[in-house]
Amino acid sequence: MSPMRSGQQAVSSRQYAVSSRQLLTAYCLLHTAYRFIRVFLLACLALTVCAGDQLSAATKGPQRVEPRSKVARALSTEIDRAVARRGRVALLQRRSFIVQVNGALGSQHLNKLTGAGARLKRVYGSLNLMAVELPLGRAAALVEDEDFSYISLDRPVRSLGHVEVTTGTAQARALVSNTTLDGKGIGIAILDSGIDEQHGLLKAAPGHPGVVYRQDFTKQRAAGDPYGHGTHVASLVSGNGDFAGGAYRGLAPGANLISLRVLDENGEGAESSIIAAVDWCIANKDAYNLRVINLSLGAQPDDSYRNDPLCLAVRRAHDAGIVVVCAAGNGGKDAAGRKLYGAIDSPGLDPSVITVGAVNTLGTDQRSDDKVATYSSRGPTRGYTVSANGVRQYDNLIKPDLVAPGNKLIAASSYNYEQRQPNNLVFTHPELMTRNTVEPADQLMSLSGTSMAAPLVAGAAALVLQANPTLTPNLVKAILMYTAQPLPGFNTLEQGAGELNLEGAVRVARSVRPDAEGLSNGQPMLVENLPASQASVIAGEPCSWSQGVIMNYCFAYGSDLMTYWQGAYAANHLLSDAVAVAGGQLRNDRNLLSPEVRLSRGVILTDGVILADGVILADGVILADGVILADGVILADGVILADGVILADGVILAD
Ligand SMILES: [Ca+2]
Repeated sequence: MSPMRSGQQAVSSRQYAVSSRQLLTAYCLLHTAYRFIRVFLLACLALTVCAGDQLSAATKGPQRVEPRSKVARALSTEIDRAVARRGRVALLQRRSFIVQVNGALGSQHLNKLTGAGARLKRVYGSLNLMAVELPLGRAAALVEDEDFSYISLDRPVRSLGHVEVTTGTAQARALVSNTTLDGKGIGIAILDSGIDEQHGLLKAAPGHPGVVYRQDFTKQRAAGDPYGHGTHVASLVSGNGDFAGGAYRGLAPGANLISLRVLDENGEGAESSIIAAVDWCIANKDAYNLRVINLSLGAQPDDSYRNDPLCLAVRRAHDAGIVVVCAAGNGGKDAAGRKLYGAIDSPGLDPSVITVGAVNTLGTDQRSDDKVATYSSRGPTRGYTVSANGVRQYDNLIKPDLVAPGNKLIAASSYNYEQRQPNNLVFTHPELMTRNTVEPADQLMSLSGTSMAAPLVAGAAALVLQANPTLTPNLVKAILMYTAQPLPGFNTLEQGAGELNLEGAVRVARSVRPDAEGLSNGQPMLVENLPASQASVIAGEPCSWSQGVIMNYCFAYGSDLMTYWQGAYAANHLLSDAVAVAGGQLRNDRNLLSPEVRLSRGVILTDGVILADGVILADGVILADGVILADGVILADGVILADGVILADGVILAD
C-alpha cells in the first residue's frame, strides 16, 4: 500500500494548468476579434454578456482565472447538497457571501440585494464587490440576474494573527526587557520556490528588511515565485506587521530573509540544487548571521539518513551551527484516508534537524481543541540500509520532533508579473485565493500542510535566538521540544514532544547563561529558576510543557534537561548521541546526559523497532517489523522515488 503523495497531485495540477492557459489564450484571441469586429459583436450581444466578463478577467490577470460558472464551486456544492437532502432549514439559513457585480457598483445592485432579503455587511466600491448576508437558498437565484457576475461563500479567514496568539508568540515578544522580539538581526534562509519581493507582506520597509539576498539554484533563473509556495512560506516567517493592520504578521517580521530558489514553477526541484543551496548557507552564514534554514519540501526516503545526500547536507549545516527546520511531509494517510505511520520525508528524517508536523487549530486561539492534522506525516522514519544478505535495516527514529499550526493558513500569494497571472498554485486552484484584490501585491491565499507548519517553527527559532544568541542548534531544538505542549489523544510518533509554545520557549531561552556552551555535563545552566508550574497560559488556558526531549528511540524527560547543561547540547553532538541501544536496551551516555534525566521505558526489539510501554505510544499502537498490527493502521514502506526529484507540497485537501 503506498501512501498518498503530493507528487501525484502536482502532476495532475500541471496538466490542469495547461488546459487553463489554453482557455486564457482563447479568450485573448476573442478579445482581439472583439476590437476589430464590433458589428459582429453587436449581433452576438447575448453571447458576449458572459464572454466579455471573462475577457476582462483574462486581460487584467488576477481578477478571476477561469470563471466557468457564476457560482463558486464550494457554494454550488453546498446548495446542491441542501437541495438533494430537501434541506429546507439549510436553504433558509443565512450565510455570508461575497457578491461581485457587472459594471460599476451602483444603487441598482444594492436595491436588488436588499430586495432579496440580503443584509449588507461591507461594500467595496473600487472592487465592485460586496459582503452580504443572505439565506443560502436565495444565493443561487441571485446570480441569474445579469447585474451580478459571481457569488461565493465569504469563508472564515484564519489570519496569522490567530497563529501569533495560539503559538504564544504574541506574549513572547515582550519577554525580553528593552526589546520587542521580532527576529531582528537573524538571517533565515528559505529554500523554496522563490519569493515575490513586491508583495505587501514581504517588500522591504522600515523595521522589515524583507529579502536581503536571493539566488536561483534551479536551471530556470526565474524572477519572483511563479509557483507560489515559497512566498507563502516566507510571509509566515516574516510577514510585515504593517500590512492589513497586522492581521498577517509573521513570527519574525524583523528577520533578514535569504531566498534560495530550489523549486521550479511546478514546485519541483533536484536534490543537487538543494545540496548546493545548503552549502551556500554554510559558506555565507557569517556574512548574513544566517542562523536558521527552512526546508518546506521533501522526498520519499530510499536511504538511511546515514547515506541520504540531503540528510548529509543538512547535517553539515547543523554542524556549522545553523538550526535546520524541515517539514515532516503530508503522508499521514493513504489514498483511502487510512491512517499511515512511517511516512516522514527526507531530509526531515535526519536526527539533527527539527522536523515539524501540522496541527489543525480549528481556527481558534484556544489549544484545547487542537488536533494533529490527519495528513501530517507520522514516524518512525523509514529510511533504510540493505545488509549483505538483502535484508532492510530501517532507521525507525521517532519523528516528528514537534507540531505547529499548519491547516488553512492565510498568507501571501505571489504574482507572476511576467505572465500577468497569479502564481501556479492559485492558477490551477482558484479556490485557494482568499483575498482577491486588483492590486496583485495585496493578494492572499490559503494553504495547508506541514510546509506551512515548518516556517512557524523557523520563525520561532529566530525569536529564541534573538532572545539568546548564544544557544547551540541542539539547545534551541531541546528548548522548543521541552516547552511544547503534548496534545491529548496523539502519540509521540504523531506529534513528537507536542505543539509549539513560543511563550515557554522564549522564557527558558532568556534564562540560559550566555556562557553555557563552556559548561561541563551536569553543571547549572540557568540564571533564574524554571517556573514552578512549567506551563504557559495561552488564550486563557493552561498549556503544560512536555518537559522532555526526543532522542531517536525514546523520550528523555525531567527538569534537569533545562536546569543543567547536557553534554549533548554541544555543537559537535546530536541530541540523540546521548542515548545508545546496546543489547536490546536503551542506555544513556553519562558524559552527555546528567544523572537525573530519565528515559521513557521503551523496549527496543532486536531489529531496532520500538515496542513502547504506553509513554510513547499512548493509544496502544504496536510496531512490528514493517507492519502495524493495531487498529488497522498501515506502516508505509520505504517507497523509492528513484530520480531524486524533490517536491514541495502540492495542494492538499485540508482537514
Ligand atoms: Ca484551537
